[in-house]
Amino acid sequence: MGRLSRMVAANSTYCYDACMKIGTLIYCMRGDEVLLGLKKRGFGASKWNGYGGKPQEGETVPEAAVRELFEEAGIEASLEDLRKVAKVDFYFEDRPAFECHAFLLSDWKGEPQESEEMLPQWFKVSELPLSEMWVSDPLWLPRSLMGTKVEGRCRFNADGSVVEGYEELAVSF
Ligand code: 8OG
Repeated sequence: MGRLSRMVAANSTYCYDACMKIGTLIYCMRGDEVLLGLKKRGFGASKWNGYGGKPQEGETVPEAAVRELFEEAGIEASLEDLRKVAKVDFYFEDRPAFECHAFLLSDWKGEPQESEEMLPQWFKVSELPLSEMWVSDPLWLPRSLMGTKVEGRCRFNADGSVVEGYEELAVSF
């Protein structure tokens, strides 16, 4: 049994790799600023995050990332402009885990708009609103926003408010 399986199996309410969902995140970069969206509803509501969601049937991860960005921020991106910087697996109690793929984007068409899901705002990368973001983000996101590739696994408590464990992995992409 691998290290993660032991970590997950130690508490049977955690979800195994088999029931993982794929998640996407795009971080639009403008000079020393990043576009975040305040999630207005659903899982992760009231947190600032990158733009993303889940692939639909037949969609690749980058295709889903670009579609979600258009749906949630109203801006258009080309697949070839996505730069993958992170793959982080998020494990939760009582809900499927997310295998999350994060991309940087420096070129797009349009101005970010508020949508039913997200309220856009630019932040300096050096002044991220970390206390209003996912609690694991300080462990990997600042490095990724500087262009460093990061891969890791993170385990949260039931409501996602506490990181119960974080493991840095060798980058495989
Ligand atoms: O599809 P929905 O928006 O409900 O999914 C929630 C999104 O939140 C999904 O894309 C994955 C993402 N997410 C987590 N945990 C974390 C986290 O720790 N940090 C960030 N930045 N995003 C996360 O589920």
